[in-house]
This record gives sequence, C-alpha cells and structure tokens, in this order.
Amino acid sequence: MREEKPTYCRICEPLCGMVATVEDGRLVRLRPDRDHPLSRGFACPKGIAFTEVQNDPDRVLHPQRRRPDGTFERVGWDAALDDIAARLRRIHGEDGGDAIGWYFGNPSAFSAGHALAVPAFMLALGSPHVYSAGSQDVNNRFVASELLYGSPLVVPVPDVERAELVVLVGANPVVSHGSVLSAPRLKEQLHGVVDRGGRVLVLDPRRTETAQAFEWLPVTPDGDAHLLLSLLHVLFEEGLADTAAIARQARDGEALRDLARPFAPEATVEHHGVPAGEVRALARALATTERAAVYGRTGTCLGRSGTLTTFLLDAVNLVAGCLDREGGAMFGTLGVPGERALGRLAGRVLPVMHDRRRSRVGNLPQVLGTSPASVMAKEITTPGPGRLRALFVSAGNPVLSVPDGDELEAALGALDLLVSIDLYVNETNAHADYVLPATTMYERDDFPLAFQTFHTTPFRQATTAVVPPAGEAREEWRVVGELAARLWRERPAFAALAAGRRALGPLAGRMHLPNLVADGLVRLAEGGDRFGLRRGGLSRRRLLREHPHGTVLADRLRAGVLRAVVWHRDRRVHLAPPAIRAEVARLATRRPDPDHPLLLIGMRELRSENSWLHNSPLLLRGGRRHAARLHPDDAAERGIEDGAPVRLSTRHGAIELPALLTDGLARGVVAVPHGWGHKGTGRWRRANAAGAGREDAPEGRPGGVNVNLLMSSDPADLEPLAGMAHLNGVPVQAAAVVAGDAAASAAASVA
Ligand SMILES: Nc1nc2c(c(=O)[nH]1)N[C@H]1C(S)=C(S)[C@@H](COP(=O)(O)OP(=O)(O)OC[C@H]3O[C@@H](n4cnc5c(=O)[nH]c(N)nc54)[C@H](O)[C@@H]3O)O[C@H]1N2
Ligand SMILES: Nc1nc2c(c(=O)[nH]1)N[C@H]1C(S)=C(S)[C@@H](COP(=O)(O)OP(=O)(O)OC[C@H]3O[C@@H](n4cnc5c(=O)[nH]c(N)nc54)[C@H](O)[C@@H]3O)O[C@H]1N2
Ligand code: SF4
Ligand SMILES: [Mo]
Repeated sequence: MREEKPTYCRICEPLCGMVATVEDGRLVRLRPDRDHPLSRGFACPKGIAFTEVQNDPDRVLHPQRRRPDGTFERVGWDAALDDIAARLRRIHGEDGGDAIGWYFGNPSAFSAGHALAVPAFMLALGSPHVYSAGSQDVNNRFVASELLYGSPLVVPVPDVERAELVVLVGANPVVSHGSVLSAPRLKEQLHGVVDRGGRVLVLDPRRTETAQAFEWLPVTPDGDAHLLLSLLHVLFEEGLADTAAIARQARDGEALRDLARPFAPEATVEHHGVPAGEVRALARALATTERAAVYGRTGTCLGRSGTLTTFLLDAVNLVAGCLDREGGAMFGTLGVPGERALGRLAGRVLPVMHDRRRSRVGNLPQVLGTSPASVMAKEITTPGPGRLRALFVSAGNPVLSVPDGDELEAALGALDLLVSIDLYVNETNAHADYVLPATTMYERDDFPLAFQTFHTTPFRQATTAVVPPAGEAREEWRVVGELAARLWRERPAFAALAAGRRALGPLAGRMHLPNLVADGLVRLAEGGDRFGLRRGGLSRRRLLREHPHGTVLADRLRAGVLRAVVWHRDRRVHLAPPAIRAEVARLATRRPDPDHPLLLIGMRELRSENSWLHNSPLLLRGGRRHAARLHPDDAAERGIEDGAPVRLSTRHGAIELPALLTDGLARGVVAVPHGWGHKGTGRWRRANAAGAGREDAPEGRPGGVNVNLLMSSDPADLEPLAGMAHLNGVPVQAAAVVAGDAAASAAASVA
C-alpha cells in the first residue's frame, strides 16, 4: 500500500513541511509540502535526503553490547536494560546520583519526548552531571536573557517580514536556515526586505552565502563586543538613543551609557576592523530607520565573551528603539493564561535559573540545569567525590563537537559505564558499553515544544509517526522510563513512577506522556480550546485532524508585549547588571597571540548537519572534501598553495587538511567546518570514506579532520558566565606541509 502523509522536518529550526511517501510501512520518499502555510513547498537538500538516513544500512536497529574485544554483539532490550540498571544501581550505591551523567546532543531539542524525559530523569537523580550541545551553541543566549529580562527563555526574534533594515551579526541563514528563530523561507524574507527598498547587512569575517546575497561588512573574529559597545557609544553620544523607549522599557540606561563611553568607534577599530565612519553610519541607520532589527547567532556566541555580546545585541536594539516594535526585535509568546506568573513559578521550583549550581571541575555556572560539556572529560578523570563514572549520551557526538575530542575520547575509556541512544555508531558511542537504537524523527509522534516562541509567524503543527520504528528502535523517553522504573529503590521519584505504572497496568503502556504534554500546551496556549472553555479551539487531536499541514495562529507577532514577558519584578529590562559590567572590564585583559597571528572561525555547509549527515550518498555527491579556507594573501606569505595540505596549529593542538584559497574572507582569518573527523571508529561507512576530496587533490584525510582538536577544554579558557567553549576567533598559525613531512604530520593529526 502506498500513502502520502504530511509531517514536518526536524533536522534544523525552520521545521519545514514535508510529505512522506510510505509504501508498506517503509519511507520511500520525502518531498517538500506545498500545502504547508509557511514553507510552501520549500525544503533543503538535507531534508530531502533524510530518506537515506531512515533506510541507511549502517543504522543501528537492535541494542548492541560491547564484547571484551571491542566489537558489538546484538542483545535483547530487556537484557540490555536489566544489565545497565544493575550497573547503575551499583554505582549509585557506592557514589550516589552524583556519579551518573547525561549528555544530550542537538537533535534531542527537536523531539518532545526526548527533551522532556532526559532532564526529568536527571533531576530525579539529583546529579549535577547534565551536559548538552548548548555550551557549544547557545547557552550564552539564555544567560543574557536572564540578565536582561529575568528569564532564560525570553528571547527576541527579528521581525524580518516587516523590517526595513536587518543587521545579521555572525549568522549565515542562507546556509543554516536560521537558528533560535523558526522561519522557513527566511532567505526569501530577507530578499523581501531589499525588495521593499530596505537593507540587509551581514557582519561576518567571511563573505558567506548570506553576505554574497546582501551587503557584507567584514569584521574581525571575536570583535563583536567591542563593535556593539561602539554602536551604543554612538547612539548615546550623538543623541540618537531612543530616550522614550529606554524610560518606558528599561532601567540603568545611564549606567549602560557610562559603560559604553570609553568605546568610541575610533578606539575599538583594532578589535573589530570596521572603519569608525561605518560604525557611526550603522548606528545612525539603526536609530533613524523606523523598523530595524539586529540579530546574532553562533558567530556571536562562540567567542570569548558570548554572554556579553548577546546582551549587547539586545541592548543595541533597545537603545535604538527597535525592541518589542513591529519590524524590530520582537517576542513570541505562548498565549497561556498567567504565562508570566507560571514561568516565574517554574523558574523558582525547577533548577533552570543561571548559576544554581557550579561544576566540580572549573567551578563554572550551570545554564538551564546543564554544565559546560567542555569539562566533561576532566569530570571523568579527576578523582574525588562527585567523579563522573557512568555516562549516557543521546543524540550527540561530543568527541567531534566539544573542544579537545582526543581528551574526551580517552576519558570515555575511564568510565565504568557508557550508554548511548543513537541512530548510528558514531565517533563517541563507538566506545560505549551499550548502543541502544533510537527511532528517527519520522518514527515518532511529535510536537516542536522547544521552538514555539521562536516562530516569527505564530504557528502550530503536530505530527504522528509516519512509519513504525525500524528494527527494534525505541523512542528515548520510553528508554528513560524503562530505566527509571528499574531504579525505583534508588530515588523516591522513580519509586512513584514505578508504582504509577503498576497501578495503571496495561494502560500505562498505551499512555504517551509527551503527547499529553503537547496536548496540554496546545489547548492552553493561543488558539487552544482551553479544555472546552473556548469552542472551536485547538487540541492536539484537532490540530492533527483539521490542520495536518499546520496552522498559522496570527499573521504577525504582537508588539508591546515586553511588560507581559519580562520576569524581573519591576518588569523592566536591566541594562547594566554587575555580571555584564565585569565582562566589559574583562575585555581590557585581551592580548593578541604573536605566535598564532591568524584567527580561526567555524562555518556550516549546506549539505552537512554538524557531524551526522555524512553517510548520505545524496549529500556527499560531487566529491565533497573537508578543507581550510584561507585568504590568498595569507597563504602566499606562507607558501601555501590551493588544494595542498596545510597544517593549522593553536596552543592546544594541530591538524592537517587541504587548503582552499578564497578572497571571500577577511585577511587574517581561517575558516574550517566542524563535524568532520570520521576516522573509522564510527560505523558509518560512507562518512569514514568521505571528505578525501577531488580526485586530483592531494591527500586529505578520509572523513576529514576534527577541527575541535585545536580548541581548549581548559576551564580557564571557557567563557565565565555561561561556560561557552571558545570556538570562534581562536589564535592559529598556518603552515604549508612540506612533502616528506606529510606522512609524519598526518600521523600527528590522527594521534
Ligand atoms: N546546513 C546546515 N544547517 C545548519 C547546521 C549545519 O551544520 N548545516 N547546523 C544547525 C545548528 S546546530 C545551528 S546552531 C545553526 C547555526 O546557525 P548560524 O549561526 O546562522 O550558522 P553558521 O553558519 O555557523 O553562522 C555563523 C557565522 O558566524 C560567522 N562568524 C564566526 N566568528 C565570528 C565572529 O567572531 N563574529 C562575527 N560577527 N561572525 C563570526 C561565521 O563566519 C558564520 O558565517 O545552524 C543550524 N543549521
Ligand atoms: N568548532 C565548532 N564546533 C562546534 C560548533 C561550531 O560552530 N564550531 N557548533 C556546535 C553546535 S551549534 C552544535 S549544536 C554541536 C552539535 O553537537 P552534537 O549534538 O554533540 O553532535 P551532532 O553532530 O549534532 O550529532 C548528533 C547525533 O545524534 C544522532 N541523532 C540524530 N537524530 C537522532 C534522534 O532522533 N535520536 C537520537 N537518539 N539520536 C539522533 C546522530 O546520529 C548523531 O550521532 O556542535 C558544536 N560544535
Ligand atoms: S531547512 Fe532544515 S527543517 Fe527545512 S528541510 Fe532543510 S533540514 Fe529540514
Ligand atoms: Mo547548534
């Protein structure tokens, strides 16, 4: 039987509508959904290629247990879970919950069940060892929000569809499709700004795909904090600040002005490289354009001052009069009655607020209940109470995604238990005692819980599984539930769960907790039926039945909601908290590194998703290779030739990969994509072989190299407020690899 089922893609944040063709229970094709109100027939190559992930012969379909010789053998679910639980009980008995940890990777955010179950499990365990991709991505955004608005979850999104000026700082939406904002067809919307006579300005060290389509203002990596302070300086000192907005929306405007005073654009140009005249012109444009929005993403998160930088992005929006205004930086709301009060209550009872706990190693603050993943290796290897002995990794590949993967890989060997839930054997769980097979996004009911307030057009869509789980794949929340039920003697919360399951009997197996949560949210939120109080309103079931392609709740975001969303008691944005003042002071301690005169930045590729789509033939077409982008003049000075191997070294490590010379970079900048380095430990056969490059190119490493071997996991090198890894603007040296050295240094980069 052949069926077409509307659903949505969950690889990245626009959540594009998809139509899945299913034949006899097997996914045979994915095509963009023309009837999706927002994506309207758009999908990118990754989304289309997902059929190949779904049906990949390299997928893990049955629980795998490590044999003493390091290979895996198939075991039954019950045997696996019983043994894992027994070993957890032993570790818990010896060292308590504090010895058990969990790292959840990026795809977990796209699964309602996963995102709910893992934090709940770890909360019940009481363990501080909770880690996520967030400390390599976005945790600084949450801390900045808490400082500004009192809530980590209040995050502005740019109202691109009504803006006349959009300033993109360290974001490349033409490739990334937007992040911490959900808007399919974002590229088209940006073109719309220009078509209306407006401007889109891209502040980036690389002339990215987005910069090529719009106006490019090259910036020096990690200079954004200085640049934004200079914008504030000009806004205040030239009398351009929107004093009415500051008086209405904020407190401490004067203190912010004092903070920005020493940062005249002429004094900061050495840090950001943007001529002072252009900084002044940009400040004036922001102040005089009615509808303007400044937006930043990973390029502003992964430097040395990510929290400060993100804080300043919002501060510039506010001071220029663009915050909570149509066409500016706006706030999405759920529309749940008593949203602010409920949020504040949740903030009080759940350990989500900033700095409720600190890491044992490095004394770094937790963000949304998670510690910096950069210290995970040392948490395993540093003896003493609270040492991490058992680790779960779900939907993550930290050996490739966090600083110093070699250190982490070695540390994993010192664990008493490593369990992974994944689609594949990757570079991380290759070292696991158990690899448990996860369902793909098309094998589960779902609702994008984490992204509801990031839609630039208020929107709801839910989906049911379009195909049954392949093999013995299971959803993460069910695995977590099975474990919790087996650990009922260990923690009261688990005992309650186990008792509940027993009381419900066979009914328990049919209860779908994530669907119940999604239903509750849909019904209480804007457009919902409020459990019968609002006739014709939405429930999850009605959403599925009557709006299988999703439904737009309102044409646009509402302006003037700030007082309703800010959690601070005074309902104002706080513009100069002590933590931010300290971060501004810390800028003065920055020193150039003369031994490593270039600056390394990251970049994303259209046909990759971090580390995990390199096994798809469609996405590897055309002989893709992993390469370091260098400016021709920087290369010439060092005798580096296009296509020839280059050795990059930092204070922390060295790698070798082919050079790709391009003048689409600011001078002094080197750009390398992350997520490569498939060196054969993982079981994805094509990924291991990929990345060797063009037929005629000199040897690159098959599978590319792990750029994060160049990054520091030293707690002293992490950003102090959010524990962010320093992955952009890293001082680096580049050298041509001399023939004959090649073999030796290639060995070095593998070691
Ligand atoms: N195709 C594709 N899409 C993806 C992903 C993928 O791997 N592939 N990953 C997804 C994920 S997990 C995320 S978090 C999002 C990220 O979404 P984005 O942040 O939009 O994606 P990036 O391409 O990393 O863009 C960051 C930009 O910052 C620039 N940059 C680097 N350092 C600096 C700096 O110091 N200052 C400034 N101003 N700019 C700097 C880089 O050159 C780059 O262009 O993308 C998501 N979408
Ligand atoms: N140098 C540098 N490093 C970076 C970045 C950078 O810009 N520069 N970006 C950082 C960012 S933004 C991110 S988000 C991280 C990503 O870092 P991680 O989240 O640690 O790693 P991913 O490569 O996204 O790996 C995701 C894993 O999840 C699996 N998976 C996919 N779908 C599912 C599912 O539904 N269930 C389960 N259980 N597993 C699934 C995949 O098979 C894969 O093994 O990398 C970070 N690292
Ligand atoms: S842009 Fe992201 S959500 Fe849309 S189809 Fe591509 S991978 Fe899927
Ligand atoms: Mo990310």
